[in-house]
Amino acid sequence: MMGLLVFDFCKCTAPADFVQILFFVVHSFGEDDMDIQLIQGDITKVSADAIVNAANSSLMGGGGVDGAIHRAGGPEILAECREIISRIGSCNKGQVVPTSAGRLKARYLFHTVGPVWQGGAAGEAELLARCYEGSLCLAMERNLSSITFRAISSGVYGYPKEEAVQVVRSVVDRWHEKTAGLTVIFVNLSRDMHRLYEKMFAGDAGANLSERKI
Ligand code: AR6
Repeated sequence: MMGLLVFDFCKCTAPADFVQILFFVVHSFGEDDMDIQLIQGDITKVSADAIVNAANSSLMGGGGVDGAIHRAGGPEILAECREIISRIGSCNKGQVVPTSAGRLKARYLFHTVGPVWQGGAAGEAELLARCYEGSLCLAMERNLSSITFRAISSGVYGYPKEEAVQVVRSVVDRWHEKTAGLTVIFVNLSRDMHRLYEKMFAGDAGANLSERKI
């Protein structure tokens, strides 16, 4: 059975280097399965063995969270990305490239490039799933305990938010047994997106849903 934890982070009033956990909801833990945490907050503040960055094919940083991740992580991440790009040319859509995580609270950054939404008939769902699956695969290969994602492609790449979360759900359905022991954290800055994740995973909650403040 899948495990699920939900956190809401108070991002508006918290100092930049401190994120307060407002509450969490616990539901149905399984010992031989993936654990899922849903967090509303800034992914650059989250601790995990690997943070997945929604990058572009140049791996040279960009706007949004890609830029924020590079700023928070420091220049050595970009230096590593440059070295990788000098070897591979560019990062394809769906591909996952690991680097160290600099000053972020993580051991690795996994850079992946999601599809740009073109209406849904250009293989976007498969490419998006590949970003998540490649990252999970790398996490298992490296024997990691935790990995954190934001909603790849759902920002400037224009993937419709609900459909983007459905892809995440389908990946979880296929991978939850193969990733036993791995904690998978889905982080969303916006409340609306966070709620979509809650809705998408709430179907599993049944009567086991509980909530408390800390
Ligand atoms: N923490 C968690 N989630 C966030 C944060 C944050 N700090 N900030 C935004 N989001 P996007 P993409 C959500 O545009 O669509 C870059 O320039 C946001 O609300 O960053 O994959 C790259 O270099 C949205 O739901 O990623 C590429 O060129 C989601 O993160 C391009 O953007 C993804 O938004 C990639 O675009």
